Amino acid sequence: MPSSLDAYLGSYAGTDPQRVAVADTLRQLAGAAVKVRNTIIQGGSGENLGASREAANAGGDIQKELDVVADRVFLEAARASSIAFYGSEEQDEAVALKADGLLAIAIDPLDGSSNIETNVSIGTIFSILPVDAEHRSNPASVFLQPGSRQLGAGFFIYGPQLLLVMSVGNGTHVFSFSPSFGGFVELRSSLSIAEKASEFAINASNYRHWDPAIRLYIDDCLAGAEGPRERDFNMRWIASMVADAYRIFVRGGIFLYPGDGRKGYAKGRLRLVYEANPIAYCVEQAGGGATDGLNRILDIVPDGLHARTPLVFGSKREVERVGRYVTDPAAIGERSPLFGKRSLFRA
Ligand code: AFP
Repeated sequence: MPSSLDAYLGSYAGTDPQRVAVADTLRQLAGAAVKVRNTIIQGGSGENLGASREAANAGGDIQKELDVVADRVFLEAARASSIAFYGSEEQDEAVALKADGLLAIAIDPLDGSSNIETNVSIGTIFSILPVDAEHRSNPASVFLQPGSRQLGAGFFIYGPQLLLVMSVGNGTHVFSFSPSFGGFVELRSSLSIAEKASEFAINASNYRHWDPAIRLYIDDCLAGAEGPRERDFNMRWIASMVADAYRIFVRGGIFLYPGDGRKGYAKGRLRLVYEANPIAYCVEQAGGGATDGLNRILDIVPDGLHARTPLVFGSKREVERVGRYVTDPAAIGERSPLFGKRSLFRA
């Protein structure tokens, strides 16, 4: 019988108080995810889960019913854990919980809201951070920690299966919810992201807004075997990052949400603290790379709970290649004279 999440967490935690708190938090989050899954499966108790509400969240995104339902469920889970502060995409300010809580949690309770009404996989992304005396005296500082300080992170996928992709620093593992077992059982242990990729994920409708380096990188992928990459690439864009991410864990690839020229998108769409950091943590634990196009995501010091960041993650060699395009596109050695005529700036 594969290991259950509970057994895995027990062996990780031992008697260390901070690890016990992390393990208990993950158990509570897993229970909350099952509640969200059941709400999705039952189509909500009457309300249209994909319906837009009048309100917008902190980032100005219109909230869907399920965004609010999920936020309520995960906040309840945080209250049952050793959580001192709860920072959510759906709440302007962090919520102070247990005064003596050992941890803080940053969360996107429902990622992929635009896919709720189309029955496409959606998810929850979470980051677990330490809380020390300095944070208690200055609560605003708790979510300004760089992602390298995370104690654990992961994401749930509400898809054909309810999956948990997580890491507590000992590799990245996948657990699947088994209704017959009544809990999560290990599906894949110690994921390893293939170094080489031939599949990219990007919202190509924004092509005209991208910086030249990103356009050149995608152009070269699209040029395929006849181009400087000398191999064909495939493209996927699910618009639920958790689903694109899981595909990359399973078969390699690269995900890009760059900053672009649209108003408000100079730093892209994704949030550093509760989207990019947890994904980057799990990706690095699986041997992949995660940057803002150039800089390591986990080194970036957030300037606020809802800070945005450009995000490129996946197969390490591909992520590093994007960094070379950003620093010096002309230096891409494979560019043959045939492509010398290419203009970075389309006529
Ligand atoms: P929503 O939760 O607002 O649907 O945004 C999902 C997301 O944050 C991420 O999961 C997707 O990869 C990305 O946005 C999709 O963005 P575009 O709609 O601009 O393609």
